[in-house]
Amino acid sequence: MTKEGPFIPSWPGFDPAISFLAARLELGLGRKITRLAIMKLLYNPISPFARMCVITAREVGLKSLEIIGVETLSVTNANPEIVRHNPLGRIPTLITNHGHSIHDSRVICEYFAHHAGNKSVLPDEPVKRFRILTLQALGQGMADTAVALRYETATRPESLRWRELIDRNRERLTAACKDLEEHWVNELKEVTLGSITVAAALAYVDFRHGDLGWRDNNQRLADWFGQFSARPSMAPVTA
Ligand SMILES: N[C@@H](CCC(=O)N[C@@H](CS)C(=O)NCC(=O)O)C(=O)O
Repeated sequence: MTKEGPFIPSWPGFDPAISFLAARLELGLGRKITRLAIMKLLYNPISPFARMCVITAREVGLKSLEIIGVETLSVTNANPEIVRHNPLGRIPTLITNHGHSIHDSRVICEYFAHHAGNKSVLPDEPVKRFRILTLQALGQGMADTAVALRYETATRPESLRWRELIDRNRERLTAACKDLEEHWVNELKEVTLGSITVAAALAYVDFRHGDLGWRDNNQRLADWFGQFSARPSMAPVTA
């Protein structure tokens, strides 16, 4: 299991003023070695996509990762520190120990598994692999929808809000939970890029859209999520 290390206020070329949180996950390697060539994840604790990456890093037992807290300033204003590494200005963005940028969350999670030599979160066997990738896509779609819903209900000026789109996105989340309940509970029980993604998406749905009441008709999904949430990989990142 990856363990969290001491607070690291900033890293070269990064503006400490916008780095409100930095933490390091490390295991095994000595500090001096990891410090020279450590991967850096641009992260914000609110982002479900960034959380997927941290959960994956912990589950695959990634030996060393520096987590850099960044603000996504607003949907209409890019944070230049992020844009320097990702033209889309989005987090999560990973800077590898070779200095290359990797995004988005799907690619970062797969990179972590590859880097850690883990084959179980995304096995090669085709039937399992494509089922897991589909589950991952479902979780990603839920997170996309939940974030869009948040923008529509909280960020967009009130006079520009679109009621039908809000309703449609709530309906989409409800349908996704029903599908998970009816078709995916067995697969969710394995720790894969699919189950990790769904767990991060549901945690965000709870955080931003608790009134959706998705547990009401989805008892098995709720039970699974309760168990998955107790895994050490789901713990918050601490500075
Ligand atoms: N598909 C991307 C989505 C990433 C994303 O939308 N991140 C949001 C935070 S939750 C962000 O950076 N928003 C700032 C912006 O779009 O400018 C992924 O999976 O990494």
